[in-house]
Amino acid sequence: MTNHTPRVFSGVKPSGGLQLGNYLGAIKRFVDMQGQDFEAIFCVVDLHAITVWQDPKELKAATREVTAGYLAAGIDPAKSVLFNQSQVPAHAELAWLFNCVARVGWMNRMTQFKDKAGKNAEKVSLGLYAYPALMAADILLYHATHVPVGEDQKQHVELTRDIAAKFNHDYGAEGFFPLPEPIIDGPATRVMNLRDGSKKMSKSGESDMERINMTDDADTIAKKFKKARTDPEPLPDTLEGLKGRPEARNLVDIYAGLSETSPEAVITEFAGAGWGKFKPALADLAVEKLGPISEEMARLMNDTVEIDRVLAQGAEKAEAIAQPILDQTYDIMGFLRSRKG
Ligand code: AQP
Repeated sequence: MTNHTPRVFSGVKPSGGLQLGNYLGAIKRFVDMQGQDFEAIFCVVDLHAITVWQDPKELKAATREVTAGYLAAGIDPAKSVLFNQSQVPAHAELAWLFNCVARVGWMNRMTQFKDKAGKNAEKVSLGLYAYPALMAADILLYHATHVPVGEDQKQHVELTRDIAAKFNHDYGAEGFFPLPEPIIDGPATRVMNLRDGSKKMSKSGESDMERINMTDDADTIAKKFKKARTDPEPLPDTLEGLKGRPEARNLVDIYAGLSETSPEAVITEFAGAGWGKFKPALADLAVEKLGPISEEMARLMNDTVEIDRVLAQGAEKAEAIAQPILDQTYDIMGFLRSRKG
């Protein structure tokens, strides 16, 4: 069994501007992990974005905006590898190899596909269905051992483990691919839609009022929290009191995520408070924490040359790790590679 050095990989797709869930559930946690005892690789997964239609002009802008979000939140390209997926062709190559390892039955169990395809499953792209095999390739191309994600991506990381295990077994390459661990921690691993507490907050949700965008100004943030759906009850004095109150629980979790405390601590602080008190406090906190990030994003977005340079440099670093692993994979599978070396 090969011992894999700890390496973190995660990504965000540029299917629109960043929303608060992407920040609290993913990017903020990446920043917290940065600089610890492992290599960290963060990706703007643009190949994933086109699983649903993307206007070519907007894709480029969204790729830069997600990159600006990473940088503004604190990802440092000197400490972490930061790049966009399509600039490292090895992702698409390994994804094809994994399409031939993953089983149709496994894909059929993916709940995100069912949610996204809905009743329209015959008309969605084949890419949307195959997406988890590309995600497995993204992770395993770097022999990543840890994958920080929001709750919604847990099943895909588990599928990645299944693909790694099947590959290793079928090709007699025990330990070649690590079985990566999903890391899902903190109070806001599933930020919910502000208008419907049963759905997660998404970049591409129908109404702008259901999400906080990372580029929203202070007035917009205050308005969205004010109009967020809640129930008439005040906040309870224990977390159990939030059972069956998904919208209330969501706002408490968001407060905890932004203030880096626990939902229990938030309940202790606001026990008995009505929404007229809690919502403005939440809006103030969000403006305080997100304001500097959105200002920095706006500044970075004015210098697209610099963003593009960071991504190009990151892609070189990523490829230097990925290509030897892809070459080994081809060798293990028996491909004739006479151009090599
Ligand atoms: N609501 C959320 N709460 C917590 N974490 C979330 N993430 C996404 N939404 C939430 C986490 O953000 C990372 C990047 O996700 P992604 O952009 O690659 O894909 P997604 O999960 O499909 O995000 P969206 O915003 O919902 O995009 P669309 O609307 O285009 O599908 C992941 O770690 C994810 O868990």
